[in-house]
Amino acid sequence: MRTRLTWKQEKCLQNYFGGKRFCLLYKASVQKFSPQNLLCTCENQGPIMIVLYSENCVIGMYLQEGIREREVSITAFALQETGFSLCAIGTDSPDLLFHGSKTSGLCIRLDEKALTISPALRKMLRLPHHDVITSIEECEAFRCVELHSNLLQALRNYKPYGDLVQQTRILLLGPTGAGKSSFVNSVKSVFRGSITHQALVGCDENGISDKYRTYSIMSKDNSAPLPFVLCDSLGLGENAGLHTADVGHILKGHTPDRYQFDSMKPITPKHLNYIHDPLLKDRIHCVVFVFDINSFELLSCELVAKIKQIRRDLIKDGILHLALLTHVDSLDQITKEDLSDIYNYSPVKSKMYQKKTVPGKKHMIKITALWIKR
Ligand SMILES: Nc1nc2c(ncn2[C@@H]2O[C@H](COP(=O)(O)OP(=O)(O)O)[C@@H](O)[C@H]2O)c(=O)[nH]1
Ligand SMILES: [Mg+2]
Repeated sequence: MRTRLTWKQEKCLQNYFGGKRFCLLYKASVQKFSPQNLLCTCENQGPIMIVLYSENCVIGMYLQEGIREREVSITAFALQETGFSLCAIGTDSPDLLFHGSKTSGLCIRLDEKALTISPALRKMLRLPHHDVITSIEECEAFRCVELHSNLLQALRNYKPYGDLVQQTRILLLGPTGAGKSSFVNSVKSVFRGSITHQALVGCDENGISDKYRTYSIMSKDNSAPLPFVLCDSLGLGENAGLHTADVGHILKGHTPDRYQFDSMKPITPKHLNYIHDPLLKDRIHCVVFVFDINSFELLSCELVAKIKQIRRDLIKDGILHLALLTHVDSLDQITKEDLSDIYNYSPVKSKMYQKKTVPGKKHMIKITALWIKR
């Protein structure tokens, strides 16, 4: 079953109802225009949203406590070309919505494909006043679920393959200013439960932090570090920035924590703290390429070539690599749900697949899309 809500309408509703994910449970054209079918399907499923489609607008009800035998609080809303309107209409028994209730001013007569709305409620929802009865073309009901409440627990419980190492080492690579250090801080903050700024963000006038840093992530209770380490590096640049040879040393585990990069000279075995015989735990197990969503299609051909070379080396060494897009919060109408599935978010998808218009930048879009889809 597919919802009749447009992408924009769904985003708008998600934003109003606290970033929930909507799972379609009932669709009248499939499961009959029957109130009993709707009520039975949605009973005890948590928060429920009922959506009615008429010719000119979408009218709905959000039931925070869901469909139960007792009274629940109901919020009505309307989506019209002129915009979104919302109105809390108090508590009522959900089945009364289908049999007429004085409190709500609503009666969904599903069998007759009609909806009666009192003049007072019409006014609050900014609906046209002339007709009290609206004919319905479709009715859908959705379960509204909280997003990924168990994601953090899954990450805490993650175990690297075969117990070969205690922690998976993840290297963040990407252009300067992409948001590598900010990502480290965000992850640390989420697991600590308070804001932390351990990784320097845009630390000198060029926004560059030039030390190699490895960060263990601690849980709120400080019991044990999490099963992964984030490694933050100097940004990649066309001519300056992280030297390609340095990437090789980092991957193999030769580079010590706090190593001061020199973009002209990669580390050599002569360096005081060079790790000569790295163990499996010192090596990089996964690489994340970090890109700013607003500028990844503007990267220069030289930088693209550098990134492609690194990627070829990763493939040769069998190192898992993927892409992470940052600054997605700057996109229009982004919701919490989109953030959990960002690569299916329509504006991101269209950015990833947009046709090349600037000469010389063709491969970047293609390659980036390829990484992201892996
Ligand atoms: N709005 C927004 N700003 C970000 C995001 N990630 C990083 N930034 C900002 O981008 C700038 C560069 O970030 P930084 O972490 O130093 O980038 P790095 O050079 O890749 O380590 C800083 O001003 C950050 O606050 C993001 O996801 N959204
Ligand atoms: Mg940085």
